[in-house]
Amino acid sequence: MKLYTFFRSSASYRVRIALHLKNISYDQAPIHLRRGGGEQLSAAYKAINPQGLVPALEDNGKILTQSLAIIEYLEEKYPKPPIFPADPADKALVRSMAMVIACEVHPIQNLRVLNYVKATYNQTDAQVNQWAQHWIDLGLAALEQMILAQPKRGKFCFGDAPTLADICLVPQLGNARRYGCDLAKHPTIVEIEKSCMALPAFADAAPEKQPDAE
Ligand SMILES: N[C@@H](CCC(=O)N[C@@H](CS)C(=O)NCC(=O)O)C(=O)O
Repeated sequence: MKLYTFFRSSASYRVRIALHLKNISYDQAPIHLRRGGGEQLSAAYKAINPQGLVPALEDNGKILTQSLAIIEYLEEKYPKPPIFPADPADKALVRSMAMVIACEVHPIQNLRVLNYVKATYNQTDAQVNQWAQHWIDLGLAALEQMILAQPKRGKFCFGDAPTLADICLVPQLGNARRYGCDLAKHPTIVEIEKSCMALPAFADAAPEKQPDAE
């Protein structure tokens, strides 16, 4: 298995966590998102992922893209340990928590979006950081409420085992800090992050532990 990844990419980090949780060995093909204008935009990489985004996973000659699709593929192929609760309603709740991050927050603070906002609307770094902070804060505040409102509250977003929700949350917190969000506003989420980072699967998948880390 080969993962096209960038150490600081939160979507790549999600897939790395899932691979580590499931004890799947894999090779890394680093794609630098800034060097030379962004290796993700090269013709060679776009032949792998026409979207020009990381991650992509190559398995048995097949290429998969979109971190959530990749993680669901891993879940189906390697069901143990599961990253979803068994009950369908609980599973839907976990997916909805993950999607707060993956569908609502992350896409509008992504590198290409911030670059576009900055260049097209003539914004400063401080202004685009403020944009990122706004959307991250809004999503984290909603997620904190969702976590507190559900009856199966435990050490993680849902219950006492990590799920897809935690896999999406932890990498997003790296972005939140990079853009200067005040995480003290989300104390439950910060506690959950500590529980996650105590697990080798999360710690070993962290950006600073990757071979391409700067
Ligand atoms: N929805 C996609 C998002 C992928 C994505 O946005 N990746 C970022 C890094 S976290 C990227 O490659 N950005 C490159 C760019 O913005 O040019 C997924 O979950 O895989």
